Amino acid sequence: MLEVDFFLIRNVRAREVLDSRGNPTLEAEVLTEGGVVGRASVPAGASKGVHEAVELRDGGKRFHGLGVLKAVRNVNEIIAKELKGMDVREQGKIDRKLIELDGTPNKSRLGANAVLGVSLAVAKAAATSYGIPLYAYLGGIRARTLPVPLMNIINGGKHAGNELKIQEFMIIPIGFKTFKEALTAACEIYYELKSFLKERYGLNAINVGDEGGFAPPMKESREALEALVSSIESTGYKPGSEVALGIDAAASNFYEEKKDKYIIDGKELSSGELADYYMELISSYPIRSIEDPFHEEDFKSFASFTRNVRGKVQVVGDDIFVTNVERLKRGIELGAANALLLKVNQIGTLTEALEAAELAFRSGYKVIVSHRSGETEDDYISDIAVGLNTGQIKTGAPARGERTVKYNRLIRIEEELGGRALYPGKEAFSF
Ligand code: 2PG
Ligand code: MG
Repeated sequence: MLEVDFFLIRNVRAREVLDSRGNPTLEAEVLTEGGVVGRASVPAGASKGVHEAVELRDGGKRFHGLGVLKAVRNVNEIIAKELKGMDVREQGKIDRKLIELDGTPNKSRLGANAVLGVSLAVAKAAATSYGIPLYAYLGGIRARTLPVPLMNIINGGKHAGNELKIQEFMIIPIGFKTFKEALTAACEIYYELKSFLKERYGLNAINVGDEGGFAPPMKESREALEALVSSIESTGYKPGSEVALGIDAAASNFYEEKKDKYIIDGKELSSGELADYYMELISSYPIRSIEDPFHEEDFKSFASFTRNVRGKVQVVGDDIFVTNVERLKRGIELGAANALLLKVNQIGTLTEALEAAELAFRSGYKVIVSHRSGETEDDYISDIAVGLNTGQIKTGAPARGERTVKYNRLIRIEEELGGRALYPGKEAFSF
């Protein structure tokens, strides 16, 4: 038996490091009396929900105002003192303490970046102290489901310098028996898409956006979906039954509040017309998942759309729910979606993110663990996806190290689980 002291926190510290956009972000470390270090870094969004927990930034000239030295100081000078002597196995108690210390509803005093970095570092320190991987710490022996990747290989919206209004065009490899086979197919399609884009749109078309997907000079959503279907086919896979499609509209970004209209593909659409627009896309392409189809306050349009596509398409709430139990509860009451995008930094502690996931599961919602467009080389979202058996993950294209670390971690987990590993494929999308 390990001594209790082994699990006690000896120190907590943080530093400023860089994310995949070259912006500063916070990395936290939790040291235990047993000599174990848990380390975690915090990602950052570009198309953020207005209700997300607050990422504390320094302002001023340094890093164009994006520095996180205040958040780092909050860890080193405030959080560290309070957490010393606490037990890393008491995640709930530690997260409550962090929430209390912050004292605001949106973590604006200490910063959600300070709080989350520490919260995750505590979980990693606990897992390492037990000598088990993070997914096993989170999910015990039940943790064995590898997630289906929703792989964003054409970037638009705020993640790219092109005219596509829809932010993400994803391929979803569902007709495969293992994660590795699914990932292999997705990579092959990614290469094929590269050749397709080069041929059709020229060399500039193969520049990549924030999440590693291509950012071709396309003007309309249909061009992107067409390119995906054609690449799936020319790679030798069947669109729909083997590889489905998904989109993240991130519609708050093309909504004009003054006009109450969505500006997309050169048109101004009401929410009803936008719903028809999606229905037409669904009837032309094998789309199985649509994220944030309307702006983040429009629970009503979300609900009527979810009713209309019931049983056929997954409607995912990201900016509308922001991994927040209160907003998710409201969504569930209204039937606003049937899936939750889980981003730990939208809420700020691991415990609160797990509570959101549990509520989603209890309510028959799917859960998709997600990266942010600004990522680090940390790979904990892969462990969270397996630990919670969510069956789905969104972590970008198979390019750029900060995305591939997540895929590579999943390859290792699948290998480690051996015969117990389960790849749900289509089943992850059954309602
Ligand atoms: C999203 C995410 C991740 P961001 O909208 O789902 O793909 O983007 O991190 O910019 O919010
Ligand atoms: Mg989104």
